[in-house]
Amino acid sequence: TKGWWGKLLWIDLSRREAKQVEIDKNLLSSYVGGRGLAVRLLWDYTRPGIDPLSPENLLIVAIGPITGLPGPSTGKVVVAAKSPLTHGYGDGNLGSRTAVMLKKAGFDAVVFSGKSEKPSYVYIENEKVEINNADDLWGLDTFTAEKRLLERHGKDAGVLLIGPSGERKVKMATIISQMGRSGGRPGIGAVMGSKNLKAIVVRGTRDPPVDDLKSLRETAAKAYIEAKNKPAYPFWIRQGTMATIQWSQENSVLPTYNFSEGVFDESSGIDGFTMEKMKVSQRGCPNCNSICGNVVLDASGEESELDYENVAMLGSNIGLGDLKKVAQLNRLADMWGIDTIGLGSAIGFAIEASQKGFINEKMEWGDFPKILELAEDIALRRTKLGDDLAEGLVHASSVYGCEECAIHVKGLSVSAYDCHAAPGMALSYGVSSVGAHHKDAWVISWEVSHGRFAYSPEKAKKVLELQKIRGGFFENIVACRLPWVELGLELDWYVKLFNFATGLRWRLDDHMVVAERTLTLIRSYWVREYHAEGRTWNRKMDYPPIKWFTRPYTRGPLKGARLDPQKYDELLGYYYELLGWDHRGIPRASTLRRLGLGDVESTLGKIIELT
Ligand code: PTT
Ligand code: SF4
Repeated sequence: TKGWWGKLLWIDLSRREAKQVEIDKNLLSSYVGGRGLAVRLLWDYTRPGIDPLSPENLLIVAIGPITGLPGPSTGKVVVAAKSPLTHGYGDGNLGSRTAVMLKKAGFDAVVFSGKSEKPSYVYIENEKVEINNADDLWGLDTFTAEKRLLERHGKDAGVLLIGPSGERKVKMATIISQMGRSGGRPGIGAVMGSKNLKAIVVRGTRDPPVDDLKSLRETAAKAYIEAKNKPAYPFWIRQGTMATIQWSQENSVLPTYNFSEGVFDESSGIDGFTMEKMKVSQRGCPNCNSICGNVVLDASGEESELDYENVAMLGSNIGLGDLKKVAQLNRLADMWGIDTIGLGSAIGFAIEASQKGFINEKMEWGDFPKILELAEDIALRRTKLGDDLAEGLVHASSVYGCEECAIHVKGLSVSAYDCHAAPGMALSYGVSSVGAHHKDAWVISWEVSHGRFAYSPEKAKKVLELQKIRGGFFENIVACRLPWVELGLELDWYVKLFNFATGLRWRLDDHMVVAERTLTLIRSYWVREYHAEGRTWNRKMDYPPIKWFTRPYTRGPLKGARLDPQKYDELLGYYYELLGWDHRGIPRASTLRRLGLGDVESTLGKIIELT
């Protein structure tokens, strides 16, 4: 089969051994790549109930059949592991030259098992693998360490690395690349740190196996032009994801004061137009002609690359209305290698808990010096409070109380859309594959103009449809979804690129089946891990944060809005029915069989009664 190499590189860090492993062709076409491949490997090769920070966990770096080939935004890579934050399936997706280089090196994925005795970094050049000493890199921030590695291995090498937060196993530590791209919100950087692995550097020089290179190139060239000609293109290039700040404010979903309100009085101080006036340059991921990384100078005069989620969570959510200050926090988060969403949520928790008397220390919304200090305390585990927050919101609320202040689903903090008045988006967070994340079903833009307050079967259907396209199709082929989401570049371009790469003649529907299989296997993995750890899976796991039910908005055009628990539960039921999952949110035996997951059925059936 073309498109895939059919090979993964397995690196056992305990034994300091690397071997090439053939991947079964059926497995590749059943899961395609990226997320699908990662969850299948975790299911097959990890013991149920492992400690995510133990050497038994696997760190998986996976690409897909079109990754690294010509085509709009194919420079992305998936990083996955059992999450130390949620104890379920965890992954992230980031732009990096690593994606392109891994393709050229000859692998569909790299799997790291075990733990290096000493701080190390791995250098991969085609089939050659070195496990190198990283004493001189350990302790460095991600910007300095990446620079040093590029000097050593050439500036076009692909680098994935962790910062001081990953080294300290902060549970929301991410993996960073290219000084400002980040992936792995559920603590994938902590897993890398637990393996004493500072960085992965990849170089490749081989020609990837492609079925019809000429047609692939021609189609890619046309798709690039098509993207550029879309009416939304010029404004996208101007503001990128930052335009969402004004959109969220207009639609009352901008997270404000730890997800208590959906509008922020100072939103114009942090929005896309303010960013435009400050912009000094633009960056992007490899193979992209719609580059959206907006670089500004922060409060200390350093460059910082902004995105919507970062600015909302480190801005309105903690009461900061000055973009330069927000940009400083954002840059530091990238240098420490910590998730900006998790960090903004932890700070929001602390301020609200302080104001409600659960934490003795006094903290105010928007108090920049105090916030800066707390951010560093969390990222570096410097104080007791910082250390507790570094363990995640579930832990923090078990220590300090104020469960209502902990805005998360399954332990993963909610990304930047408030859902007091958005039941469909609340469902999307509730059932996302990794805990609260908009990457699966960003239904909110559809929802605000399609019966916003309804809890209808149609809404559940839309959530699932988007989940399959975004959390399935794009995560499996491993390409950036933004040209489709933001410019309206048709999905068919990606289907064509996939077919020319692989020689298969798939339609979008075929990819949707793979997506459903992936989602169902991910759910099965969560259930397996929960039960192996002595917890019982139930539908409450798929509930959004309690605050959206109990504390209505107190200001703005939607004052008084809140979610209805009973109706939410009905909406959740519609969603389960569509997927063939039972009332607990567990896949039915017949569903597993229908999706070709018979082996999963027998494993799961031994742990729990399937319906
Ligand atoms: C993603 C999440 C997001 S989603 C953002 S901004 W966004 C935050 N970015 C962070 C950051 O930056 N630094 C940091 N220290 N922490 C951060 N945490 C947050 O992480 C990103 C773009 C964006 S910008 C989005 S939506 C799209 N995400 C994609 C995706 O998930 N899949 C896919 N196939 N294509 C995507 N394209 C877009 O990529 P996580 P990036 Mg990210 C700095 O990883 O864990 O999934 O969380 O990748 O290269 O930085 O590009 O408004
Ligand atoms: Fe990267 Fe933005 Fe291009 Fe997507 S659209 S590949 S996030 S630069």
